[in-house]
Amino acid sequence: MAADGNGAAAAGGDTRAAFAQIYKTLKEELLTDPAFEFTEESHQWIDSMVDYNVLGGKCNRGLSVVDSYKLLKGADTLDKEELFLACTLGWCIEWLQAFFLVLDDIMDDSHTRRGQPCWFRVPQVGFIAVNDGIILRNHISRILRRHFKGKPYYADLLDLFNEVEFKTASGQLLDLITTHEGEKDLTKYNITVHGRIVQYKTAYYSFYLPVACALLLSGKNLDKYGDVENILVEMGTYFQVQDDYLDCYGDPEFIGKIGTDIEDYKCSWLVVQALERADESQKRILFENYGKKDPACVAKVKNLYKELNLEAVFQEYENESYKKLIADIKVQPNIAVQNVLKSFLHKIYKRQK
Ligand code: GPP
Ligand code: MG
Ligand code: MG
Ligand code: MG
Repeated sequence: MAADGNGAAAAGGDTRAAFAQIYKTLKEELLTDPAFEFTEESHQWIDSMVDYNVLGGKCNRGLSVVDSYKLLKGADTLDKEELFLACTLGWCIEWLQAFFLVLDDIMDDSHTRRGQPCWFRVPQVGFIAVNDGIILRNHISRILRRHFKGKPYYADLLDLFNEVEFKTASGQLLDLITTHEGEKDLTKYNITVHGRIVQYKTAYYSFYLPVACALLLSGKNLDKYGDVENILVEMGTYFQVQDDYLDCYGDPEFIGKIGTDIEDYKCSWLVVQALERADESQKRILFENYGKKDPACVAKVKNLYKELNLEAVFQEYENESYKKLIADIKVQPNIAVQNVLKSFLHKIYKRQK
């Protein structure tokens, strides 16, 4: 996510330091888990696999649990136990993200992630990455069991993670099978199809989940926060549009990944906008060059995007999304909830990575 630290209650240095420290504790607990009789090699594998895949991101999802919890409590500081639990849930989301990314990079045939080769591209890893993804997912259940079993909201927490994982996997399925449809007929891509994919594959786990975790920690019933969920899903949609934009226009050095959406035939927000604006001859260029690995074809698609001025179309979308989200947030009856939502929005508005 974007420029860290410009949100109303963005994580200060203290929170970041505590968050980093708690990672060490959680990893150590997983490595000494009595359920596993690790050999030295497997112990070493898990240790470095977790470091490689869970660390290195911006941690905005994880830190947002802590920020949101503070805002909901109306407190600047949390006691030791509260801070530990909030950070632990934050790390569970970072673990979930690691699980998704390890598998997404295989499915998208990506090359780099967070400035290093995708895990499956590391020579001694390959398809072991699939099993590592499963292990990362199972780590979440083990962390939750160790630290939350016995809490009144434990069942709700497990249910939340299960539901969000299911929604994300369903979104990923839509993303992948829509790509096959697009290969047959690119005109099937439109903003409705795009919206459905991104809501499911990104918005729930990236936006709703951190806030829902903070609500459960605060003893709230998630059933009463349907409109908050809707706003967060809308924000997540805006976030994935930014991701689609950065796939083409972001600096790979800065965003830590090389875009593959054009090569992969993805139903990206950019191609949807291009299809809406292209005349017949421009459409022909798209049909002939979209979804091809050849760099010359990719360059032709990027040229067309330039011709259609998609950068300006995106700036306009970004400004309008922001205004609409702020308006929706302002009618929320609860000020603490308004602050949570505003804080999240300011973390991603005009992000460059
Ligand atoms: C982002 O799509 C969506 C995910 C990372 C969810 C993956 C879900 C699984 C069940 C594996 P993306 O491919 O545009 O992300 P990126 O640009 O970071 O590769
Ligand atoms: Mg993907
Ligand atoms: Mg991807
Ligand atoms: Mg992407």
